Amino acid sequence: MQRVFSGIQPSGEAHLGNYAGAIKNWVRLQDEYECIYCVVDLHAVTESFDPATLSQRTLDMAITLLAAGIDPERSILFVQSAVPEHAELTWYFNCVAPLGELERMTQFKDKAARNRQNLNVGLLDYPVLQAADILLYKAELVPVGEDQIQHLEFSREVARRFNKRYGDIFPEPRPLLTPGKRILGLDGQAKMSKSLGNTVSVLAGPEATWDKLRPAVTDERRVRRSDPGEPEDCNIFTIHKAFTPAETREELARGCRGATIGCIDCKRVLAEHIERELAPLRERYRALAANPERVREILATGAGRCRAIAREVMGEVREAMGFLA
Ligand code: AQP
Repeated sequence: MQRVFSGIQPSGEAHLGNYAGAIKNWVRLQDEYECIYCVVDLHAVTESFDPATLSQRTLDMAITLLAAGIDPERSILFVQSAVPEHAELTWYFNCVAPLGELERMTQFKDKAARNRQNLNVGLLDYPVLQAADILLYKAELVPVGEDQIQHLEFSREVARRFNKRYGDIFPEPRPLLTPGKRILGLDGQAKMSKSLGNTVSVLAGPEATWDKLRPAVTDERRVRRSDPGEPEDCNIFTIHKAFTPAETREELARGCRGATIGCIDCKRVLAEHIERELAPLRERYRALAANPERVREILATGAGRCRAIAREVMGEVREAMGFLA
């Protein structure tokens, strides 16, 4: 069975972009692959964060993933910092990773511009840590949103460089994308992102979701209700792809192209389908949040299983690099 790895930062509540671009796919892939999912807290400390709330946010993200359908009987769920080998492998990868490519990463450039007060090496090194996350488990497939494609290509490059220098140890991981691979924030300006604060949380109730959806930007061709639009150019329609059945979506697309429905009608249908899918998630979230000890147990079991894999792979790496045994 091929191995899948993916992670999410505990830098805020999971949002519709995370859900459509990654989490929903993670749940589906459990039927076909050996899946390892991780709350990547080491990544989350590259930008400013509050140490007083980090552990709670980490737990909350794990609860969200379980509530979304990550099944600890079939998949491994764990917290990155519980497996120190992620940091160790990052160091070895640092010594083969091309600096010039890191400096050209779009996310680094964006984040560097946003974090002038805290322009730290971790921000630059983020894709190397990500390569270590994936390759520590020799994962071949990585379900991510489109924003991570550049980083994944970098992981492939790191694997190639390491293998060329030390022998054939790592596979070159490939991305798995969804139709909701790039959800924009509701202002239509940039990708929906926890750190930009332009999100709709998967934990928001129907009122809060509707308050955000109602004024959301749609295809700009539709200035008046009578103007025809192009659904494929509309962020709301992209979100529909994660929540609304194909038949209803096709009907909406025809209505949009023929200007027989307005954007607000289309958003109402979306809100209904989001609620249909996320109300049970919120219910499960509440039940799990009432039993944090059970969640901690799941994470500890997951970390134990990951450590066993990581120790073995690191043994191979150390031997290949010639460290004193
Ligand atoms: N807008 C999005 N559309 C589709 N997929 C997305 N992902 C993130 N945003 C979108 C995917 O979700 C997974 C987890 O990524 P993350 O934890 O980095 O999420 P984020 O919201 O992007 O987090 P931050 O804190 O705001 O970080 P940056 O600033 O790095 O974006 C990934 O698979 C991602 O592709």
